Amino acid sequence: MDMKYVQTTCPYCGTGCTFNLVVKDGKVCGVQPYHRSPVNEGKVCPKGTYAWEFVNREDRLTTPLIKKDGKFVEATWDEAYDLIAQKFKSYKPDECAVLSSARTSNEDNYALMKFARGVLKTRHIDHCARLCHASTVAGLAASFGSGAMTNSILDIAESKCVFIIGSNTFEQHPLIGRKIVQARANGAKVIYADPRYTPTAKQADLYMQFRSGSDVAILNCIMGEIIRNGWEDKEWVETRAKNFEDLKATVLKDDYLPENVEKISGIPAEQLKTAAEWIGTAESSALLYSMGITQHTVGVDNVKSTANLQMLTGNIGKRGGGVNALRGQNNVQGACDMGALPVVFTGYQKVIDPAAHEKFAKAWGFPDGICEPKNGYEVTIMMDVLTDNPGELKAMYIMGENPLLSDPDLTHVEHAIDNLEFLVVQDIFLTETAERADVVLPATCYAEKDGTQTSTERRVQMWRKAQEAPGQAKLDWQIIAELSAKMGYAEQFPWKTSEDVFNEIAEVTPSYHGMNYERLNRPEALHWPCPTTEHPGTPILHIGKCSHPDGMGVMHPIEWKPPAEVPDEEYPFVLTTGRCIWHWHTGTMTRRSKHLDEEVPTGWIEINPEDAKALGVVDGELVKATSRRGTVNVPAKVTKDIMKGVMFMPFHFKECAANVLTNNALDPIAKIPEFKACSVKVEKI
Ligand code: MGD
Ligand code: SF4
Repeated sequence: MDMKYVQTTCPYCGTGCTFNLVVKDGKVCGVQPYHRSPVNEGKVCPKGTYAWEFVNREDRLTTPLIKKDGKFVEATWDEAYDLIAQKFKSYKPDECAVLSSARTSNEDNYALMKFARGVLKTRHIDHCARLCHASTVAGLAASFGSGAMTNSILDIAESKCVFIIGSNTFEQHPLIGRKIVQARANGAKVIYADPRYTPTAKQADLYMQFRSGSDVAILNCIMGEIIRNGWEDKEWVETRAKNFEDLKATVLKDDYLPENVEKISGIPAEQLKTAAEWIGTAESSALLYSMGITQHTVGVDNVKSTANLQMLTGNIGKRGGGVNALRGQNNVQGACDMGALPVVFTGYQKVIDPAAHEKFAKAWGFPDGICEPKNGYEVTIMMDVLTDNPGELKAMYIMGENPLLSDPDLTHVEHAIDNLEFLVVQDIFLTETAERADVVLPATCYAEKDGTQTSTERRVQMWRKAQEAPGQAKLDWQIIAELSAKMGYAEQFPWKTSEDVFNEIAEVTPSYHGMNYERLNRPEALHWPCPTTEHPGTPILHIGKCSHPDGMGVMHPIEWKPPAEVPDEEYPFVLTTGRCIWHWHTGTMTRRSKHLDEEVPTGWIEINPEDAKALGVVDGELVKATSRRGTVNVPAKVTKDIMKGVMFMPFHFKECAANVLTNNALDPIAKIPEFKACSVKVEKI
């Protein structure tokens, strides 16, 4: 028997835990601890524990598939490439759109970004960051000049006060949750604000339950209390921040007095005052948030408000402080860094900046040029264009995304995808989206490739190949490079290994410039920016100055606005949606993992006991949930964990898909949808 252990990085959440894959006779068959990892210290959560179970599933995609007369038939790689090349060549550049993937490596994302902008010459490329942290990128960039988590995961344990708002950290980033436990053991106060009493609430010294969509009011109220009591960091505010007086005038309005915010949010005024005191008087205070802050029509406003609070209290550029935006997908930070966004090349170099455009055109050397220096469509806008303006977008290439379960208002998304003339999906399983494709390409998963991913804390980490790919599946970047060669651009994609791709990334990306596989293979961490090969990386951003050219932080006075849809007589409940600890997003991998699937085999809707009584619904009963966009039948979970008037559904389950109900109303800047608040009614069946 041949056994080996291959150290790699977990393919699920943005924490970036390291573990060993156990490989027996060439096949991955288990996960074992890797104790030297500074972040997870040998621990993994349930998803990490079973992150090997889907790898060798019989239903992995193993060969290219071409749809003929409505049915998939197996094809050779050459047949698939020839068809894709011929089709894409028949469209104008901006008739094509590309969705990249936060599940694949930096190398894969870079290759697809280069393919989109260089081979197809389209400006329409985006990925699922649009659905999770687009508001973070826009909001934190406006506040600090850089749109990423400011501090490191290890730093959270150093904090003297941890304020978590809109993140169920203990279920969604469990190994970051451990750092909160460590901070608390060292005397930190933990404050948790969330519409649901989640496992994170159990770890808090103060839990504040609130109506989804009242975040700005809550944050303004806390800031108002801090200023009224003189707890702001006067030196920071005077020397490092712009617009303090405007912010002060806004947050001191009567609207944001604790008694008034109690009416908006449902949080008792006394709790708001206590939170302000703990945050305002702590030696250091870390703010942690996730999709509860970002997935709103006011997502960017919410993010800017968190930045306002942390600047006001001098917790930016400081150990134990920071705005810690916890990224969802394992490589959503990396996919953004690689320019899989409609407005930037790698490292946030703007597409519309003539110097950046020229730099990439020159570095890549496409003889017929690259895309125009114009911003492209966001994924949510692509879906609107497809339904509202048929014929403008005609073809789409999707790598490692499943919008037919993950995007809001699925009826709308189905309509959009059906309006495409040609769809290619590159995935590891035949997903809901792949089923509708014209061509499906089989990719390798994380266990079958070398490569890098960038975790929520901007730490670049290695994936290492543990087994051979099943059947004819190929590396994502390799598929793109081979297709590009078929389309006449072999010279621009000369890579032989993932390391070759990474070296090109480092060359064109200042924040990755000092990184290479040799450095990344050492167990210590390299956080970007890392501009030179001698640079140790940057675990904490904005020490001494922010990343804006003048070094200042910018405060934004923000007024509270309600969600796009508010409850009324017909749809009297607020529905909020999210994940559970056992499953990941559209369930393509976790629902194919025996242990995880057995633990939670289907979805549910959480209903407060008082609401359930009024509706005549009992725990476990199948109910009909309806929004203005559709209806799903889903088992009721009657629980005090959710406040009266609010309901919760996880979005992993196609048989009771939350996204049939959700609202495609968008934040005007980030174009992120309002997954965290729409109006529904619930009826007995
Ligand atoms: P995933 O299920 O993660 O969802 O949206 P998606 O990214 O569409 O899909 C990833 C796909 O990548 C899967 O099909 C998987 O099989 C494939 N894959 C995995 N590894 C590889 C690989 O190595 N190569 C290739 N080619 N494919 C691979 C997620 C999105 O969902 C996100 S990020 C968020 S935060 C949103 N959250 C959210 C919510 O909170 N509520 C509701 N209602 N909806 C939501 N949708 C959003
Ligand atoms: Fe994987 Fe995240 Fe769990 Fe760590 S906390 S094992 S990265 S899912």
